[in-house]
Amino acid sequence: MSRTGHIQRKTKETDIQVQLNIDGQGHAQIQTGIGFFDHMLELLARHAAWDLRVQATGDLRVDQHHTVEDVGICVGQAIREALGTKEGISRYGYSVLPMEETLVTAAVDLGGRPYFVLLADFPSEKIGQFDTQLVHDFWQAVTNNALCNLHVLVHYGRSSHHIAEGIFKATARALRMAAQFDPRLPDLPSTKGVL
Ligand SMILES: [Mn+2]
Repeated sequence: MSRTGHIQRKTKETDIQVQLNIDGQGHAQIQTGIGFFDHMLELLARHAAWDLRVQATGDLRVDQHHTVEDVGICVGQAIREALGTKEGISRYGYSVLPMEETLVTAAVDLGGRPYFVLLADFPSEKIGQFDTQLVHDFWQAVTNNALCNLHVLVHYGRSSHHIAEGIFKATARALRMAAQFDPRLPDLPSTKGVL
C-alpha cells in the first residue's frame, strides 16, 4: 500500500502541483524555476525515500519568496494527506547528519500540532541565486501544513551550501523515520486516542 498526496494550488502569485508518495523510492521530478531549490527538493525526496513531483510557476520577477513558501504549503498539505489516520506510524524521527564540515540535528513529531525551530547561521545571503533566508520560510510552511513539530539545529558549518543541504537531508531522514510503520505499535501512536 502506498500513502500518497496530490495537491493543486493556484493563486495570483503561484501555480503549483505536488504529487507525493511517502512509500516511494526517492524518485524526484522537480521544476520550480529556482535551480538550488530544485536541488534541495531532489535531496529531500532521495533521503526521505519519497517519490516526489513538484511543478511550480511563480512570480519570480518579484522574488523567490512566494514560490518557495507556496511550495512548502503544498508539500506540507501533501504530507498530511499521505499520512491519513497515522495509525501504526512511529510518529517521532530524528537524524544527526554530517555534511563535510557541517553537522546538523533534526527532530520531528508527526503529532498533529505545528511548531518549528531552526537554529542556523548562514555565512552568506545567497547560494547561487537562492536567498538563504528562504530555508526557514520553506520549512515553516511545511510544518504549518503538515501539522508537525520540527526542530533543526545546525551545530556548526562554514559553507552555506553545505548548511542548507545538511538541513534538508537531516530533516528528510527524520521524516522518513517518523512516517515509518512500527509493527509493535499498530494503533495510533498516542495515549490520547487522537492525533
Ligand atoms: Mn549540493
